[in-house]
Amino acid sequence: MADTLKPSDALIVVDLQNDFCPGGALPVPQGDQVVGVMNRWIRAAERVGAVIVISRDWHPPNHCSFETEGGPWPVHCVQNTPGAEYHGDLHLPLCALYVDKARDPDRESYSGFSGTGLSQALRRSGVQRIFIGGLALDYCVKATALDGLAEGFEVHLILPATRAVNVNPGDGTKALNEMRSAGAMIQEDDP
Ligand code: VGL
Ligand code: ZN
Repeated sequence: MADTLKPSDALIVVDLQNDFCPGGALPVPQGDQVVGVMNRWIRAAERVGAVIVISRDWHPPNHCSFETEGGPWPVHCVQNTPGAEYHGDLHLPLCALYVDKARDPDRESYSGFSGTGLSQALRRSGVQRIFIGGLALDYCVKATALDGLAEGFEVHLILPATRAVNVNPGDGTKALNEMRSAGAMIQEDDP
């Protein structure tokens, strides 16, 4: 059954950017298919007055995670390039809290909580539960969910609103199990 959003909830939309969608620099298979689902959740959050957080991977051109710098990933989500833009169909409310992450060239950070002040902002707003969707399930979504739990929030993963990059087959399933064992709830349906 759908878990209805409340005003004290936050919806976190993780990295729905062109480079993570098919045709992008670091494509997540079917990554574009979550945009419609996520938009419905964003509208639902707007209707009840829940906090909406929209994050983006926002790397300098010399970020340490790039293969060009000895890192594991192709160059992606470079600040102010088309690949770093949000997917064109993503609904971007004026009232959302926009979080740019992994801006330090020397530090990888997958979690939206890392170095962004997000947990303080959510606590100030009285948030207790967070609902997470976006890309990629096995990296930034997982890291954001685990940090959310560590920060004391009740964490719900919106399963139809996320996809895994699956560098190794099964990574998505592994990520789900990790999140579940850490205390996250996996929500299978739309609001
Ligand atoms: C991500 C790999 C590298 C993500 C970001 O958003 O999941 N994955 N940078
Ligand atoms: Zn990145």
